[in-house]
Amino acid sequence: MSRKLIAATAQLGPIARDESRASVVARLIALLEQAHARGATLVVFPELALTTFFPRWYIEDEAELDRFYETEMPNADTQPLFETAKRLGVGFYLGYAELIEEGGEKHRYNASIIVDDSGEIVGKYRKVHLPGHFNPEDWRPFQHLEKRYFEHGNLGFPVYEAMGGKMGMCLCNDRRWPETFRVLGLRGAELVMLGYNTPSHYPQAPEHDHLQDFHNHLSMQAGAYANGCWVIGTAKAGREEDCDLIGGSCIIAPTGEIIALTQGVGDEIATAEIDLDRCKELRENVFNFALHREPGDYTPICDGAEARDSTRAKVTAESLLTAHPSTANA
Ligand code: CDV
Repeated sequence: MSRKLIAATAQLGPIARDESRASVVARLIALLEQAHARGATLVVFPELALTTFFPRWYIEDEAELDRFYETEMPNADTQPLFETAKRLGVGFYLGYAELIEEGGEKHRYNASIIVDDSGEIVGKYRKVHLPGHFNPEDWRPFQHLEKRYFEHGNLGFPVYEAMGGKMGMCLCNDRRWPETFRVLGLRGAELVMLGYNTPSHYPQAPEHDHLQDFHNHLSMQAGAYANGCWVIGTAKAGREEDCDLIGGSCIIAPTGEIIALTQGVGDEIATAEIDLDRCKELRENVFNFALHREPGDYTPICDGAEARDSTRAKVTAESLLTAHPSTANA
């Protein structure tokens, strides 16, 4: 049986701070319909695809902050997207801010879901690698308060059977960590879907600004190749509330080659045929994990939680005292 499907990366241009969910969902539906017209049965949307990238602001008013989160999925605003996808028989990946209440406490996650072609949510992921900082830092041209607004994802890196294959997810900064792809690869992921919001200005090391697109593709192409899996990476791009975000949304083959790429920084799709069986070209040869991996020599990869916790406590304490670049974390 053929395991080929046509997939789309569905890049979004900027979302304004006051843009309504209804307006954003209409844009998502338009992209989904375009993808369907090109034969796609799977569409990958960006990280935080329903709102502007709100961690760029320090928001003190809790009610104002809560406005950017979804308390259920689907909900009244996103239902039309689910219905259109189901009617057209198109599955999708969607990133959004999740707010849940458990035991009287609020929990916030940077989350993504896989919805299959029958409109059912078949998988959820909560971002593991949260970049940025916890306290507002005045020296920055814009904040990156993911560490304040989200908890560390508590689902690990699950792999789901969906759309005829083994599907993994991650979100933005996760793609820079080889461990993300390797854990998904070890669990057999054949396609890893991810969304990102990546500013073209990196305040901690502005000398890297011209490398943002390169590092984006470098990390995703390496993740695809070293794990013999397909990768679809989708940007929220363009000038969003005075912050330039890179584009470069793409579909990457298990060989590490980019086979479809968006051209601009607005709403746009790029499509390609994906043959999930091509993962075998790598997994049964150079990256045959059972035959060639040497996990006994990789123990430091799983050590270090204690050192990490004390470093984080120190950095957080220092950033309360001073707002200087030397105390800033990623
Ligand atoms: N949304 C992100 O995770 N953005 C980070 C930025 C802060 C570097 C990224 O890795 O692209």
